[in-house]
Amino acid sequence: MDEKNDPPTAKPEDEVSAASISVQMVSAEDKLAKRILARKKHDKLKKKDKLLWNFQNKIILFTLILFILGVVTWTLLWLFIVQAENKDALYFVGLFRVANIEFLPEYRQKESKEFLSMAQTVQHVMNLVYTTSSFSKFYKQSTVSEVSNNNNGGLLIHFWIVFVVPQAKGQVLCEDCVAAILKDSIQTSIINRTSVGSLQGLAVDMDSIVLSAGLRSDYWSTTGTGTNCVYDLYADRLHEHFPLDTRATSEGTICYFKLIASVGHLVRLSIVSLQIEADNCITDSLTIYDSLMPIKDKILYRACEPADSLVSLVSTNNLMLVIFKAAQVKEQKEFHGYFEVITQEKCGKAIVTKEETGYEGKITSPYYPSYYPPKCFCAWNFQTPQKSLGIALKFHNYTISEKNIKGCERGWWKINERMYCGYYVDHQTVFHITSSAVSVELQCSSKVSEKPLLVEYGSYNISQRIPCTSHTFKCRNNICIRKQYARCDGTVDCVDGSDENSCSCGSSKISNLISRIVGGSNTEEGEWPWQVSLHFVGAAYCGASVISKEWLVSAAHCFQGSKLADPRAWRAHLGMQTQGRARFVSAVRRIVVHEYYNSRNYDYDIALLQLSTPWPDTMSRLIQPICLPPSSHKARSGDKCWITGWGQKQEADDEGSAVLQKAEVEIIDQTLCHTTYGIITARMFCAGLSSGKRDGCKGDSGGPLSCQINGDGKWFLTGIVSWGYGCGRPNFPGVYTRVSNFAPWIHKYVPSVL
Ligand code: 4AZ
Repeated sequence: MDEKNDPPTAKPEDEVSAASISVQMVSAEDKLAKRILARKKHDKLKKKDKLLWNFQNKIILFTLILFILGVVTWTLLWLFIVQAENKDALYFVGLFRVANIEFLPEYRQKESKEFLSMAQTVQHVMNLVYTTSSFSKFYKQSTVSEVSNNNNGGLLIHFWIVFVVPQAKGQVLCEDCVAAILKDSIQTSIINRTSVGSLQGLAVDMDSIVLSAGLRSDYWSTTGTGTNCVYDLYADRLHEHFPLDTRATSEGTICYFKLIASVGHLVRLSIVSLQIEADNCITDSLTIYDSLMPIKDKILYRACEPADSLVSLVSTNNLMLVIFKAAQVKEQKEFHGYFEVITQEKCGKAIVTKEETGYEGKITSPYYPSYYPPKCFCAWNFQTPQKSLGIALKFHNYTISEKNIKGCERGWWKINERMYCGYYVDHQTVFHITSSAVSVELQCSSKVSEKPLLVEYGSYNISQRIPCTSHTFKCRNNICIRKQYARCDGTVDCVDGSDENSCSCGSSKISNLISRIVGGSNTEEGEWPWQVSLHFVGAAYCGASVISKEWLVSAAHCFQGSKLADPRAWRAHLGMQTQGRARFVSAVRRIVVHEYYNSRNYDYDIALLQLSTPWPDTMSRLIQPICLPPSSHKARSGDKCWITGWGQKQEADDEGSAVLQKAEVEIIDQTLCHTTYGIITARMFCAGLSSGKRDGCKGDSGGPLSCQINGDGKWFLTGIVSWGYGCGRPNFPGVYTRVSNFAPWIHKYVPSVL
């Protein structure tokens, strides 16, 4: 039977449907299972894919990292190699005198065959010297920039030497080393003992050689290609004023004035006015050299701030260089002055004083009232008419004291075979010599020009030994003088200077030290007259102490960073008890941070600040200097001292105190201090209380730790608030700069503080 044609057998619907359903059900389940299986498979695959994808990703990421690492390493390596191979041109500028060649006027013309031939000869000699030296592989060339006449005869040759050195090796070419090569190449004769020797046939004066590192910009400007503001000015008419005027252009200016006087004469430059920005000579300056090229060792004078009063300077030879530098101009920057040709002066004379006692005449430094040049020698011989009369010298703004082992930086004085050093101070001092025949010699010893000196002289009666009474003053050498109140009156009356020794410092008019403090307590007005508040761009930032009419001592770390190091940003508030009520406020002219200050461990944490305006005498009730402890002073553990400041009263506070606070602290044993902090150097000491409580805090830095060390009531600046762990924490005392270590350093900048 053909199944297809058979009529469908009637089947109960249920059955049929059931059968069909069941069939259908089977197939749906199957499908579902299949689908689930497929999904599972798919999921598995997906997972696998994902895994694979993750794996691929990781590989890609890994490769990428490897690539980046490679690039970084390569760049660093490249930088390192390039850096190592990077070369710097180093410029040295100098001069020497050739004794055996006559000057020709043609040498003034740089294009003349005479100049070119002379320059070539010298350059050839210099090439020989340096190509056969240990620096031969760095030596590039020498250029003669000036051939001039001079007062010592022969020719004065100014030259530049250029070396090309890999950056890493830049330091090997020190100024002294480059100069030594030149000096060592000169053959001098031991027999005739002159300073002139032979340098490859040139008769070079050994004593005339000066050499220093120079600037690339100066090299290009003075060898003919840099700036067009270069003037060669010759003058021979005595005392005629030749004007020098220049005004900075908007892009900034650098001008060179080479001044040459006729042989046998000197150049005197007078600065009439100078308008520049006062920024410590960083961008603007007026520099005067005792040479025709900018040789550092030949700087006579440098002005870093505007000036309106007349300053004049004298050269030691017939030449001078004036460089005016001014950066981009916002306000007007200019220099006005003039130069003259002057004759050389003989300094000193024989003086016979009159019968009557009293001041009768003046002696001065050479070329007075000009600044006097670094090379000078004066000899005055005084004779009084009677054996009973001695010589009195009244130094204006200057003093002399017996020479120490270090030598003198501001002039040597020899008075009847005894040596003294001179110092500039802000008052006059009197020196008596108990002899009727007195020889006084001055020898200049500074490298730069010095302020003019004026000394009045006269005779005084030595024979009249005054008996010591209640109306006399007894000097340390037991000689009594007629002045009852001679002590610290600003005039040296005792021959040994003992009436003016360690004067006018460390005296507080008010003494109110019965303290009820826990931590600190308010001070009285005038109680700490040396305390200064230093404001940085208008806000109290650090403390400082007055040590003279124009100098303050503070902490170096207060001036760390270019903004804080800029003196223009600071104001010193003196004679102040409550913030905002200072009796005297001054701008800061100069900040001298100790050259060894270490910002990592606060070693050598000391700085000096010079005020733009000295505080006036009329303020002396509320402003007084504190005494500096001598080098020999040892702060002993257990000594009680006081700290003062407007800093925070608590570590957690966020602002300082309005009223000056004081707290008594105790100096802590150095070993204990070391055990606490570990990194305590010889320039530091600890002070506080073991309970904490009394301590300096943020804002007190730079301020004084004042101690009475002698039992004579005088206060000494034993410490400077420097650092510490937090403020007032038990067992973590404050750390202070040990000021006695810095007496010579301070004295170098502030000679009036003895
Ligand atoms: C500061 O920041 C400071 N406890 C000064 C002193 C001390 C801590 C901090 C000593 O100026």
